[in-house]
Amino acid sequence: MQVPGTNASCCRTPNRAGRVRITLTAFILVPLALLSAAVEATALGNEPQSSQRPDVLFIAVDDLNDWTGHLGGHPQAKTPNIDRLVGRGLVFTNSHCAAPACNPSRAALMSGRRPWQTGIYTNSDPAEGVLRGTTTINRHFLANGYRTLGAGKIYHGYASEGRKDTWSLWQGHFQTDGADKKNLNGLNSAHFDWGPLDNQASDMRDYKLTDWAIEQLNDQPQDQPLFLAVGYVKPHLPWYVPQEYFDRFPLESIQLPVVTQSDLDDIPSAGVRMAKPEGDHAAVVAAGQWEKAVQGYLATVSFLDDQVGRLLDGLEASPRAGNTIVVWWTDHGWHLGEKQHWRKFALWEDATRTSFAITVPGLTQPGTTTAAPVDYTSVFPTLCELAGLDVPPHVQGPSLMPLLKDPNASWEHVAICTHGKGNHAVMDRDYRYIRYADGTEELYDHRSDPREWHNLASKPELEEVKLRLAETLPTTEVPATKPTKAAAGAR
Ligand SMILES: [Ca+2]
Ligand SMILES: [Ca+2]
Repeated sequence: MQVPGTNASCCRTPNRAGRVRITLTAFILVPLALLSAAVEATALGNEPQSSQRPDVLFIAVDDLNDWTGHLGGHPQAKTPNIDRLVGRGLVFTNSHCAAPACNPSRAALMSGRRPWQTGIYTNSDPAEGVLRGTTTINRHFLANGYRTLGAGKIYHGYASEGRKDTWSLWQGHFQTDGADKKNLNGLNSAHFDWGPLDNQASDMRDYKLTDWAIEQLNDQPQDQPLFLAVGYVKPHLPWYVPQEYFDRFPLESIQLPVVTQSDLDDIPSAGVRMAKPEGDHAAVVAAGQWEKAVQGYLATVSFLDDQVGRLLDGLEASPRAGNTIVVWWTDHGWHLGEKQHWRKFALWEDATRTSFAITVPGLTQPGTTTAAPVDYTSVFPTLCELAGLDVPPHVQGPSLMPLLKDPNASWEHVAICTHGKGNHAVMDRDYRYIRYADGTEELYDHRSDPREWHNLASKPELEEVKLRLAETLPTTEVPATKPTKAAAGAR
């Protein structure tokens, strides 16, 4: 049944087949003569020389789920600029983080190693002890002649790398002016808060980050390939953005996510403990804050979208436009009351699905999508292949190159997401299989149940599906990392 007060026309459509809405402007803005010598050489499998290697604009976004125009997760999301950016290349509509939390997701993406290989499972498991001895994406590009620049949130924190020689220049974080608010929503729950600011967009740290990134695209020397990492912090909590963004989403018009009251009834207790219905959800509902929270998230995503538009305009006006690979990724999804759950920290579609797209001049086609199941252990090997670099031996995820060349290419891999030791979700084109550390399970068929309301794990006729997906899970997993003296010293 629909929850009373929930507008049934608010059709959340986490449609893995993709519902990509891209305007014609996206195509008009794409330069036609993008086929640079460097990328052509890479696409043909030749080894480009250092000076010919493509530039990389590597855009990380914190806590953005599928509430975008191109993924259709919420009908009121306004993201014309993000849609324009991803519409320049290939959108992965069935993309998932390797772990549904900032620290482990980013550590896995940047190292190419999964939580069960590193012990970096949660935000509480220090990354630095592992990463200081691991060749990460930025270290690998730095070692291969790239000028590597970074700012904002790439890793969970700068100290996550355990060392400070990993970038040509690390700019760090910018600061927001005039955001010293607290408890605007009355929940008195740290940064789990939302409401308008009385400052300007240009006072926000992500605005300053965008200005910095555009400067680098224009000012960095042209005779050295550039790896430019830009880490946006919004829409991470708190959802404080200037009033104008809240005005774009009038409270009386807000549509809540479509949920079903009994959703947790068929979920094992290990899953219910992740949902924590008595926690955030009970507090939000009791305080009458659900609509305001949705408004705050949509407003914050809209602020981010404006910054992405400025960055894309800056790229397209820069001398690097025709030779720049753009990688766009969000670190995990986000629940806003689905399954009575808030935030990430769970193994359902809302928490693991990400917005992910790659544009490669001369290789990808504008406005294309693929529903092949992919996760972020593929980013590292794909970037190596695109730039003509060797893939470090510890990086074992499948390269996305076949899909970049042909979005309909055969793809036999699954996507895997891990949340804490022993808890995993496996996604193929049709199913999500969840297995918790205690052996309990969930199984969802996305063809008939895109909102994952009906747990099919006990159906005997689907035993073969469960076994096939479970085969991809590890038989041994390393323990979670612990803080070390050396790691602590790197902070
Ligand atoms: Ca995050
Ligand atoms: Ca259910």
